[in-house]
Order: sequence, then structure tokens, then C-alpha cells
Amino acid sequence: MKDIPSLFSLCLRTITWNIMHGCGNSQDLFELPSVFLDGLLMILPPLALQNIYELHNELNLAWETLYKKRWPENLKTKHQLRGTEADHGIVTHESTCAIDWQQLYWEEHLQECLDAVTEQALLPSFDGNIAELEIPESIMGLIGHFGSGDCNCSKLSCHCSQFGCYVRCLRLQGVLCRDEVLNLLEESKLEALVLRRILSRRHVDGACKLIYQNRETLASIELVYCKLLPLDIDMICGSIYNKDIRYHGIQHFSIKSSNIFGSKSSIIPSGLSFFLSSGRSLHSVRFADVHMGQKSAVAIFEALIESPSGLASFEMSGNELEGWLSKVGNRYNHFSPVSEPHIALQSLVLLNLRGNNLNESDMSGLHHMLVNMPKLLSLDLSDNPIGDDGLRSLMPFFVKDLGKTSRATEIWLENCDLSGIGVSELLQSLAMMKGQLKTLSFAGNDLGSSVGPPLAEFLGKSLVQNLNIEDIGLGSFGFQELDRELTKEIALAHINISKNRGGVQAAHFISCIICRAPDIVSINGGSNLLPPESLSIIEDALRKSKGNKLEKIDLTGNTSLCSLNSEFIISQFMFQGNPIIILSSFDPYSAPHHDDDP
Ligand SMILES: *[C@@H]1O[C@H](CO)[C@@H](O)[C@H](O)[C@H]1NC(C)=O
Ligand SMILES: *[C@@H]1O[C@H](CO)[C@@H](O)[C@H](O)[C@H]1NC(C)=O
Ligand SMILES: *[C@@H]1O[C@H](CO)[C@@H](O)[C@H](O)[C@H]1NC(C)=O
Ligand SMILES: CC(=O)N[C@H]1CO[C@H](CO)[C@@H](O)[C@@H]1O
Repeated sequence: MKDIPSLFSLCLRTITWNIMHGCGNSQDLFELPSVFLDGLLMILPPLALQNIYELHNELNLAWETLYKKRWPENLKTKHQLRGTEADHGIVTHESTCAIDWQQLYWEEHLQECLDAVTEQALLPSFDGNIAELEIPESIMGLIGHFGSGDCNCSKLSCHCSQFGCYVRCLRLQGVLCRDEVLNLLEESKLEALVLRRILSRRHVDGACKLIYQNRETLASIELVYCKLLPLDIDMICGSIYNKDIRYHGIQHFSIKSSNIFGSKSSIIPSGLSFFLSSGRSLHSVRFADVHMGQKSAVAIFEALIESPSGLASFEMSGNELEGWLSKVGNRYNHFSPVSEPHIALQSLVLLNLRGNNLNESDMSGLHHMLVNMPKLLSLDLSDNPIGDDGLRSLMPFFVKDLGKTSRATEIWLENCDLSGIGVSELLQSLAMMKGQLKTLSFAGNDLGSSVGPPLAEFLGKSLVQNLNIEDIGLGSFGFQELDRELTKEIALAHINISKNRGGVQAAHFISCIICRAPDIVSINGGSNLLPPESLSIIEDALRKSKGNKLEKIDLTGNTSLCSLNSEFIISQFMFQGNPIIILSSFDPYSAPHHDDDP
């Protein structure tokens, strides 16, 4: 049986219809008692709320409610984005001023519409005017518009002209970089632009127009999955300038997973090098997986050094650059940092050189450069075969001279062909001084059990909070050593010890961490050949350490822990409604059971 609508809901429906279609006098609304009006504002659909916006300015709370209801997942990712220094893709407005939820709502809505329309435009059969494409009903329904009727509301053109002015951040695929779409976006004042799949000259033309159209406000440009010729790059970089100004205001520039240099031996387009050296506000620059060769990498570095900006973050990753830093770095050997102040290097806080196939000779070059980077806090050298000798060349950076501590707070050395000997040397030196190191990872190096004692000593003396020692071949002996030597309270908040074949000793170490690290938040102990009794060992530790901050103990990757008893143990320890201990998913139907005996 259908529900009979209440009188209230009937009134509401009529009022909403009137507002949405501009009938009646919306002004009358504000003569309603404020209790009733406030209630009404909180339940109006977006399209109706938009239409009384001019009449009533205090709607931020209603917009906030609508936004959070429609995109609950965004709040999390936006929050995380702000947390990571590395990701500068999106310029968050929240940090500077109060959040304008109406703007965010329509920005996100229009993005969803453009994404939906992109799918239609990508169909091989499509050959028409993108502006005339229809927004799917499922999306229109979310803003309170039902049925197509004879209005034009659900055409992309109508949407852009109505909501384009709210867009600050935009992701656009190459197929949409066409005149009709650009005309529709004339009202938007873009601050951050992500361009994907720019694959042809036509896309490039569109992209350039869009950038030029927004050159006054644009602060962030990101190119992903693009295939560009040198001339294309020149055009894109050129479109950011005003006619007579030789500087641009871009703060974040990034090219990812793209082919922009043709062949490995080619040099960088002059437009790009001018762009990099003429950025007054350039804050972060990233070239990740762009098939770059050594020559280009050297030229990019030179261009950045000439830049008048105080570059804070530089990423060059996923390119084949063996020998690159031994070339660049050795030049620094001859410069004195005092007579040749390289502003761009001096201001660098974050340097990411992951996955470039750099070797030990590159590291001695890098060391000369690091001397010129007094502010560097975070260094990522993972996935480069630098070896113990490479690590030794950098030791003065990590440890500095006796008495002087390094400023480094994050060091990433995953998969660097390091051995237990090299890492033990580093750990012993680090343990000699307090330092400021917060994050350390040497996951994926085959270090063996001998690293146990120096690691324990380091943990006891340092303030490190995040430690990743996944897959370093500790073995049960290594864990035993760690466990035995670790006698003090430690500062750890997150630790990853997975894939170390620790057996029951890994369980003992986990319980040791639970008891010794009052600030521990997460422990990743998966894939350690844990025997069934591990759970009760960990259970004991959890019982003893009441009131600590633990959110998660990951023990996945070992099915022998799952039993009916394990469910009981798990259910005793919860964090915000979720179990702290996580096991591999346990399928009760695969286990033998007798209920369905005939
Ligand atoms: C819808 O758009 C067409 C042209 O695209 C126009 O001729 C027509 O008047 C519009 N209809 C309404 C109801 O605005
Ligand atoms: C490191 O790379 C350089 C440049 O390709 C090469 O000349 C050198 O032999 C390499 N060193 C080692 C130890 O592989
Ligand atoms: C930690 O361990 C898990 C595997 O159990 C892995 O997926 C994860 O990437 C590791 N590293 C970090 C930094 O979390
Ligand atoms: C899936 C898995 O890794 N299972 C292992 C759990 O640990 C025991 C040892 O106690 C192994 O025998 C299992 O293979």
C-alpha cells in the first residue's frame, strides 16, 4: 500500500516546485516564522535552494548539509590531502578562509556532470555538440530535478552557464577541451586545473585556450596521461603568460604518467625551460613517469636553479636516469654555497627521487647538492639501487658532523639494495643523536636478522614515529633480538613489520610494542607465518595496556589465525565501533561444520 502524503509534505512539495520554477513570490517565504523557515531551508533540494540564494544570504549551513550528504567520502579525502605535503594537486581554500559550501557543492556537481558527459563524448558513435549533451537523470535527481519535461535544465550548456561561476578546481579530459565547452566555462575563475588524456593537437589547442582564459587566477596545473610533442609543451607553457609579462603565477606544476619528451635523447622544449625559470611563485614541481632521459633531467634542474622562486618541493620519479646526479651533483662540488646562492635549492623542503635507477655514483653527486639544501626535511630515494656505498656517501647528510643534528624528518630508502651492514651503520649513527627524524622506511631491502640489535637501540633512543620495515628478512631470530634489546619506552605511532617470516616471535614483538609504545596507533604485522597461539599472546598484551591509542593491528595474510575462538578475541577490542585486530577474511562456510547434516 502506498503511503498517504502528509499535509506538511504536500505543502513542501508545492513550495519547492514554485521556488524551483520561479513561480510565486519567493519573498513571501521570509515572512514565515523563523523556526519554520529554518526547518524548510534545511530540507529544500539544491536547485530550489539555489533560487532563493539571492534573497537570503545565510544558507551556508544548508549547503554544508547538502554537500556532506551527497559526498561523505570527499570530506575524508580532502582532509587527507591537507595532511600530505607531497600532494599539491588541489589548492584547498579551507585553510585560508571560511568554507563556502555553496561554491563547493556546485563545483563538485559540475565536475560530476562533466565526467558523465565525457563518457558520452568518448563513444565512437558520438559526433555532435558536447554542449547539447544531456546530464543523466540520476544526477539531475540529486539536485531535485525530476523528469525531462520541456525545460533545458539537464543540458550541459544550461548547467555550465548556471554553475560555471562556482568552479575553482576542475578535472577535464582532452575530448572536452573543445570550443563549445570552453565558452561555457567562461565564467569560471579556475585556480587548479587537471588535464587528462591530452592526445592530439586539437586537445592541446583547447587546453591552451582554457589556461589562457584563466591565467589571472590559475595557481596549479597538472597533466596526466598525456602524449605531447615538444611544440605542444611549448604552446601549453606559453599560454600562461600575459602578453607583456615575463613571469607567471603558477605555484604547482605537475606532469604524471605522460610521454612528453619523445625519445630519451631529446632535450627539453625551450618553452618548458623558460616556464620553469620564470616562475616567481613556483612552489612545487613534479615530473613522474614521463619517459625522461638524462639530458632533459639535467636541463630541468638547471632551469629550476635559475628560477627566482623559492621552490619547496621537487619530484623527479619513475624515469630512467642512471648517472644523472653524478653529472649534476659534481658541478656543485666546485661552487661554493656562499658565493653562488641557489635560491631554488636553498628553499627546498621535500625532494623525491624515487625509481630513477640511480646508483652509488649518483649518491656522491647528490651529497654535493644536499649541502646546498639547508632546509630539506624529506628525502625519498626508494627504488634506486644505491647500495651500501651509496648510503655511506649520504651519511653526512643524515647524521651531520658530530654535535650537529640533521634536520631531516622523513627518509625513504625502500628497495635500495641495502644490506644489514649498511643499515646497521646508519642506525648506529642515528642513535647517537636525538635528531628530528619522524619517518623512516627501509622496507624491501634484504637486511637479515643482524639488524635487530642496532634497530632496537635506535628505537630506544630516537623519536621516530613511523617505521616501515616490511620485508627486510628479519626472521624469527631478528624479532627475538629486537624483543630482547627493547627495554625502554619508545615513541612509535605506526609500524609495518609485515612479510618478515617472524613466526611466534613476531607475535611477541607485537605485544612488546603494545606495552612499550604508549602512542602506538597502528601495527601492520601481516604475512608473518603467525601460528594460532599468536592471538592469545597479543590478547594478553592488549589487556595489560588499557587506555592506549591503538586503532589497528593488521594480521592478514595468515589464515591459520582464524577460528571460532578468534572471533571472540577480536570482538573484545574495538576502536570507534571497529575491531582493532584484523584477520584475513574468514569464510565460515569453507570451514567444516555440521549444521546441514542430513
Ligand atoms: C531550449 O533550447 C533551445 C535551443 O537549444 C531553445 O530554442 C529553446 O527555446 C529552449 N527551451 C527553453 C524552455 O528554454
Ligand atoms: C653507475 O652509473 C654510471 C652511469 O651510468 C656508470 O658509469 C657506473 O658504472 C655505475 N656504477 C655502478 C657501480 O654500477
Ligand atoms: C605495510 O604492509 C602492508 C602489507 O601487509 C602493505 O600493503 C603496505 O603497503 C605496507 N607499507 C605501508 C607504508 O603501509
Ligand atoms: C596463508 C598463510 O600464510 N598461512 C600460514 C600461517 O602460518 C602457518 C605457520 O604457523 C603456516 O603453516 C601457514 O601456511
